[in-house]
Amino acid sequence: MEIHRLEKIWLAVSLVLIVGLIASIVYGVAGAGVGTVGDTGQTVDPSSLDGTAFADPGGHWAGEDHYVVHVVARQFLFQPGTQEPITVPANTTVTFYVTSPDVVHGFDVVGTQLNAMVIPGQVTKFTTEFDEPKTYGIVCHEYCGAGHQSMAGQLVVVPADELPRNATSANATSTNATATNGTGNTSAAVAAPEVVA
Ligand SMILES: [Cu+2]
Repeated sequence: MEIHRLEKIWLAVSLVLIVGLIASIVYGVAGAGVGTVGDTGQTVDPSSLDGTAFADPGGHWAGEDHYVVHVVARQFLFQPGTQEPITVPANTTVTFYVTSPDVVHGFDVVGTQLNAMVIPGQVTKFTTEFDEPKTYGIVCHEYCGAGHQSMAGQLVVVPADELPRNATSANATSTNATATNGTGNTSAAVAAPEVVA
């Protein structure tokens, strides 16, 4: 069978496009450090967060250079985040644990690569580090109901010495959590959930 020269060229171009698209997807998933919320990590009972670190969400020091924040995303606010900002230290490893007691939400720190899905019953964990004091917006990017468009908050990065170290926390049980998936800077990956309590 005779294939015209132009047809061969188009076949080659199509092949390059297909391979290129697949390569870009593979890079986006593997190279850029994107992960999925797996089902092998920590789970919580979404109908009752009592007795977990999410009963009294917020941030606390978990080590000399490690800060941990628990956030509850619910219809239609972030706790903390909406009524009071989430405050984290600059130049410090910060690990977030986020869960939802109701429906699927998103946790997107605007202007960074922090973008996580929050699933009821699952704990989404991600680790990052902020280079300098700055205020970021947080938005929910998964449609979660009638008030979705107003579901937003603030993340304030302050110099590390402005966050008291001796603050006692009700989340003491989670201070053993270690950051195992830090990727540095704000290019944090969403890692599989991990046991925190
Ligand atoms: Cu939402």
